Order: sequence, then structure tokens, then C-alpha cells
Amino acid sequence: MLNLNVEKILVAQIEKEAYSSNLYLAMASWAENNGFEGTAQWLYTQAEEEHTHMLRFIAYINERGGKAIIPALKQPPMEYIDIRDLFEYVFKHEKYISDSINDIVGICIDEKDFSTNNWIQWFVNEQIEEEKSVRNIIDKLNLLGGHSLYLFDKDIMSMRAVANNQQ
Ligand code: OFO
Repeated sequence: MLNLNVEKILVAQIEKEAYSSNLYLAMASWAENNGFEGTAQWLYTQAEEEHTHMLRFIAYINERGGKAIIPALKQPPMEYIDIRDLFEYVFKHEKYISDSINDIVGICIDEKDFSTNNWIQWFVNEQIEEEKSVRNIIDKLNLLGGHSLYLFDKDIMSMRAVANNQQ
């Protein structure tokens, strides 16, 4: 049976993962409307991944005798200044998610819930990868300095493939 404080923080994370998925959908839509087809693809794939993260939390909470609650979500921002602004936002958001995963680890340790602590380690590693992959994209954009965005957009899915192969 899940400890109540652990259940509470895991349920809160369902909402954060669901919001991440919607945020990346909103960004994908912006990218599509602004001619960044490759970036839109990257973001749609990212949105799907966030959806699977949410499902992992729902399944785990229910499996351990807790009650997964499906949240109402706030509207994600739909407008971005440019592609760099969008990826800075992704990075900021992923750092926020990493902090909240670390908070879950903290509660698991406080409550001596070592099985959930063990389970959540997958997310700890996932956040390292997600931050790294977005940092690489921002580095690339900095190098380009606003030039060759067409090539950047064509290249972005292969950057994702490289990041995944390195895992
Ligand atoms: Fe669910 O990892 Fe990004 O937010």
C-alpha cells in the first residue's frame, strides 16, 4: 500500500506529465504554423513521450493500491518569439520537471518508501537525458546565431536519433 504523502506527490506528477504533453503539443502547433516542420515533428514525438510518462505514473499508483486522479489542465502558452525562445522554454520546463522528480525522491526517502524510490530512478535518468538533448539543441541554435534555420529544422530529428542511440 502506498504511503499517503508518496501517493499525493505521485498524483501531482500525473498532472505535470500531462501538462508537459500538452505544452509540447502547443509548441508543435506553433512550429507547424511557422514553417518549422522538423521541429514540429520533434515536439509531437516529445508530446507522445510525455503522455507515456503520465501513463507510467497512473499505472504505478493504481498497481500499488493508490488512486490515480486524472487532472484538468491549464492552457499552455501558444505564442513564442522565435525558435530559440521556444527551446529556452522547453529547457526551463524540463528543469522544473527534474526538480519535481527530485522532490519525489526526497519524499520517498523521508517516508522510507524504497520501492517507489527504486521505481522513480528511471525518471531521474530520463530527466538527465531530456535536459541534455534540449541543451544540445540550444547549443546548436547559438552556433547558428539565427542563420541556416532551414538546415537546423531539417536536422533536428537526426539530433534526436543520435541522443537516443547514446542512451
Ligand atoms: Fe516527462 O519528462 Fe519531460 O517533462
